[in-house]
Amino acid sequence: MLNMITAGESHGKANIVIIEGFPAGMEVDLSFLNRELGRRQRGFGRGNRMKIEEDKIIILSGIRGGKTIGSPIAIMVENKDFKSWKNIMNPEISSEERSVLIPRPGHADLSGYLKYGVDDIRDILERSSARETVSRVAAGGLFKIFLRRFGVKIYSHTISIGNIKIENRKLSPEEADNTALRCTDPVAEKKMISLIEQTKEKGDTLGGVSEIVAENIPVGLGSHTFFKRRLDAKIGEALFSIPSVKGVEIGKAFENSGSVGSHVHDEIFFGEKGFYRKTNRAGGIEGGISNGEKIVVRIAIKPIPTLMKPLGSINVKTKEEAKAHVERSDTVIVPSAGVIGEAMLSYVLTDAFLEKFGGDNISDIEKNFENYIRRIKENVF
Ligand code: EPS
Repeated sequence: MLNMITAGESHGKANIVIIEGFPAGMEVDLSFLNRELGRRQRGFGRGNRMKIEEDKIIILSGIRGGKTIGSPIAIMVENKDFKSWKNIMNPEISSEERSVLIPRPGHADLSGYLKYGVDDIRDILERSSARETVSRVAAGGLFKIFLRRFGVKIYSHTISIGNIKIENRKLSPEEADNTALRCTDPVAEKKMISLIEQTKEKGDTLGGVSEIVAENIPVGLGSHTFFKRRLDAKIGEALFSIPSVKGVEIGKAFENSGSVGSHVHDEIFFGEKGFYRKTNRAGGIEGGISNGEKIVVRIAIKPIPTLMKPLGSINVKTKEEAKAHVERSDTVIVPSAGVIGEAMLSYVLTDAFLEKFGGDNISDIEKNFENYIRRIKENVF
């Protein structure tokens, strides 16, 4: 089993991730992890914090001479902004001077304040901040390198922002990766940019939809035999854990639900390469098992709950009506959410590979994988 645990506050010293259960002997291009962190930071509509941070990994354990050694891998990313928050976030000296007492609707502020019995909502918002996802994307870089050894490719792109959806996919997702909103339709992207500008002007925020795809997935990851083994259930859990993600769709799930079975299920064909489909409305998973087609997942991201023109709320100490706390934030994070989604999908797929083809050294896993692929071919032909 692959374990991943993160720690760190948004304005604390650093964010860290520990990955446990990862095989030994895998070469790691550390610069790739930094490139992944750079992709997460970009995107039109991010706030000024992203101008402060230059996210870079520091490996603390588990990698020696550019190779994994089988022990837990600890990765740290420092928060440059900590220097401005030293007194407030200092573990030893407590400072009341910037207590947050008016919870923001849509954030963890009020529920967390009540649940944890803290005096300052900052104790909650520091950890509920999406800054934490820097850790997941660093780990995701490692998982992507692992999956690449088996030919798996993972990417994402923006489907919609606010009420503007892509119509003509003119660019490939790879080409779109460097555009302002990671969008394959340049015409729609222009409209999205102007919507973001207008929304920011009004002190409001936006959400949207991002699509995450995994290509070259072998048939047989996950299982129909037990609810916890279903690959779609694991993907759902992982993607729902991303802050602001409120919906996860595999394949054309919502469209399919309004159609009839004969228009939904992907007919089966047989050719030189074996079984195949001409459509992929199922999004690559049937009965909780990968079917060899692309895994296609969409995430619905709610508008950011920190509004510059805040909604009404209540001061938790005085119980008086007040405008919600305003904290520097982003207007939209959909392009970044796609990159975080890639990391979480990579995590689930790496775990599924390790479960199915497990071994303590990468070469053991590769051999198990090759044996399985050979066995499937023998079954087919
Ligand atoms: C966030 C608020 C902003 C974002 C942050 C998430 O941070 P700050 O309050 O420091 O301006 O920039 O995201 C990141 C720091 C990041 O690395 O993604 C929030 O409230 O969730």
